[in-house]
Amino acid sequence: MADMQTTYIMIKPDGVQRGLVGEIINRFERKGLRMVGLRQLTPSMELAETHYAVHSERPFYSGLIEFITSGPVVAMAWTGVDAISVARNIIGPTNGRDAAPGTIRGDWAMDIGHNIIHGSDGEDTASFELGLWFPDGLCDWVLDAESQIYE
Ligand code: DAT
Ligand code: MG
Repeated sequence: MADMQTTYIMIKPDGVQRGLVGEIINRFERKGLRMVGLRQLTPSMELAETHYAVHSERPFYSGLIEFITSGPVVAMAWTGVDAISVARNIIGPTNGRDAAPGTIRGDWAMDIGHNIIHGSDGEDTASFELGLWFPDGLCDWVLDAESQIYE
């Protein structure tokens, strides 16, 4: 299918602690995206620092690393047409107070750091992040409903 993408999505420690794993997975699933990776882990410092290396010079970086390594995250890969931007729209903007109701951050977040979830912001970032968090690869399978989801 044209423009098929896979994006890296991660429920952060606040989302896991608040019991949102099931509801968040449901939002991607019901949209018509296909889950091709799922993993729960407490990230090592090295993994967190590699993932957020692009922000290493920012003042919030050390707090961000401390937060993301503070407990388990749920790492996911989701596939669909334009999956990267579709997922970013489901997630909402970075600051939860600015995010519209109906988005994940709009419904559950009140701050900029504790914003429940991460989603890749482009194709290069997605392939970098998927390789980092899913070194053993993804689960390729056929979602029969895609024949109805897509025209
Ligand atoms: P996003 O997660 O929406 O892609 P980002 O890539 O700009 O946002 O930043 C990565 C994460 O870093 C973000 O989810 C929360 C944290 N962060 C960003 N800007 C911040 C700030 N000004 N203060 C504190 N944390 C911040
Ligand atoms: Mg980002």
